[in-house]
Order: sequence, then structure tokens, then C-alpha cells
Amino acid sequence: MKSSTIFTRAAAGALALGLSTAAFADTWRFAHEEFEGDVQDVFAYAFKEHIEANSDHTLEVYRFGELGESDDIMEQAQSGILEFVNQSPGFSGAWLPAAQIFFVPYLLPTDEETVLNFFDESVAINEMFPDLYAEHGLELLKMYPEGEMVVTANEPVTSPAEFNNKKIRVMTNPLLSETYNAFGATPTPLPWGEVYGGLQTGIIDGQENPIFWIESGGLYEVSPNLIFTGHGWFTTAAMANQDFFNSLSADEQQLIRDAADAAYAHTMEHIQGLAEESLQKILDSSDEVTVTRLTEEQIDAFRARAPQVEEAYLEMTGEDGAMLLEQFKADLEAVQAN
Ligand code: 6CS
Repeated sequence: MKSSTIFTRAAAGALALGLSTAAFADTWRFAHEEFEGDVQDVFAYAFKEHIEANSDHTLEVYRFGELGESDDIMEQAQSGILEFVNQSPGFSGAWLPAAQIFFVPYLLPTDEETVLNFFDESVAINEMFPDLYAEHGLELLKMYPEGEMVVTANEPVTSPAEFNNKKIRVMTNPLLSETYNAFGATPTPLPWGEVYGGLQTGIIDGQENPIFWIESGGLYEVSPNLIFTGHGWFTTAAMANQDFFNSLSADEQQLIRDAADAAYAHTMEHIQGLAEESLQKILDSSDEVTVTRLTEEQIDAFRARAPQVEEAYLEMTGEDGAMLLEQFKADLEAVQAN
């Protein structure tokens, strides 16, 4: 039975008994895209802890695969089967083109402190994105970075020319394909479940992801050349089904917002130093791994291709995207000026 149905029945019963609906303890469900101990899991469990410590509600967390791929859990959240979902903009691009802003390369700097301040303070993130998600029946709770994107490939790559003919797996959003086309590669959009096998069998030659995920998913075993290109951050978004959220009392809505704040603060602590730790684990487990950190000059050759991706972003997103991009850049300048 859908929990929203359970809620409605419970609420009707409560009203019949003259009780406040807020007094009812519901079980809510939260699905995310990652495995035990990964960044989205850390967020989900901190969210659960706050909800359960401060109310009689219970939160059930579902990890990658338990309810399907990223697209499946989003469908379940939009239809109200799930109350909460965590989906990366990497998979939302087809229905929320503006969210692809995170795939305009070299827009965000590599400096972690600047990026964390940006997510804390950005008007684009904290005030504009909620309206965009709301158009799709979703109450945005938090957008947050998980780690810097690192490319892994079947051999080290230091220039767009060396990407030639390499099939690089990207998440299923059109702008990421533009990025890898601009970088000289052949983009191959695939859901997460097909990545390890694709690398193992040579159907794809590489992929991009944050280091913690390259370690936890064992990607380095089948794609051992790590390339730090400095072109972006993996970002994600935690949200609630909006009908569900709107059906709650003001106190319960506040409980959820406070839980999201607590989970965000905890998760942002968690990611600091995570990439370095994960890289060390990779290096300790494999003699095959190579690490290439592009020089400024090598990065310039990739950065020179960024304007065409920004152009494509504007073409895909129209006025929404133009306004978001302008605000995003202004927010970045503001944090960089501090
Ligand atoms: O590459 C992916 O598809 C996955 N990467 C991360 C860091 N989280 C979830 C996502 O599905």
C-alpha cells in the first residue's frame, strides 16, 4: 500500500477520534543512488537519525538497486510511492534541463572550501532550484556536492587528442554528452548498473566519477588510469514528493527541513578529506593504478572547449537556464571575493 494512502487513512482515523494528525507516527521511505557508507547513504542516515530522534516517525532507507535504478526511484518519488528521493542532476537532465548546469565544464573551481561555501550561500542553488524542482512535483530539500569528478580510462589521457575514439560513459543527460564531445571523446550514456561490466568487457573505455565512488564501486579494478582534469564536481539533490510534503503540518515540514539541514552539515563534514582517503585505499589495493594530474597548460586545452558546452546549455534551457547561469556565476564570484 502506498504510504500516502496509509497516511490519508491514518489521518482520517485521527480526525474521527479528534486527534491531531501530527500526533500520528508514519513510516516514510527515502531511496538514494548509492551503496552502504557512500555519501548519499551518509546523508540519508543522518536525515533518518534526526527524524527519528525528534518525532515518532520512522524512516526506511533504500540503497542503489533495492528499488531499481536512479530513473526508477525518481518515478516512484514523483508518483508518491516514496516520500523522499536523492537523485543526481546527472540523471535529471532530460526532464529538468536547467539542472545540467553542473556539467558545464570548469564552471566550479576545484578548491573544496570555495565549493562548500558556494553550496551554503548560493542563491541559484538555494532559491532558484527549489522553484524548478517544484514544477515537477518535488520539494527540493538540499543540493550538495559529493566530490570532484575524476576521469578513469584504459590509458592515461592528457589532451583532447588522446580522447579521440575513446568511449567514455556518461550519466544519462544530454549536456554531459556535449562535454565529452567537446573534450574529443565519444560519449556513451549508460545507467550506473551497466558501468562496471561495460568497463570490464571493453564496451566502454572510461568514465567519470568522484574518487570515493571509484574506490567503493571498484571501478579502478577495470579502469585503472585516474586522470584529474579539474572540470567539475559530482552534485546531487535530496527532495520530497511535494503532495506529501504539502499535506504535512507546519511542524512536520519544519522537522523535515531541520533534518535536511542536519544531514547536509554532517555530510559536508564527511566529504572533507574523503577523496584523499579513498585515493590512498585505491593505491594500497592496486599496483596497476596510475594517477595523472593535468598541468595548468594541459587543463587549458580542455578549458578552451568549455564555451561551446555553455552555448549548448543555453540552447537546451532557454530563459530558465540563462537566468540560472547568470546567478550561478554571480554567486561564485561572491564566494570567491570573500
Ligand atoms: O555514476 C553514477 O551513475 C553514480 N555516481 C555516483 C557518485 N553516485 C550515484 C550515481 O548513480
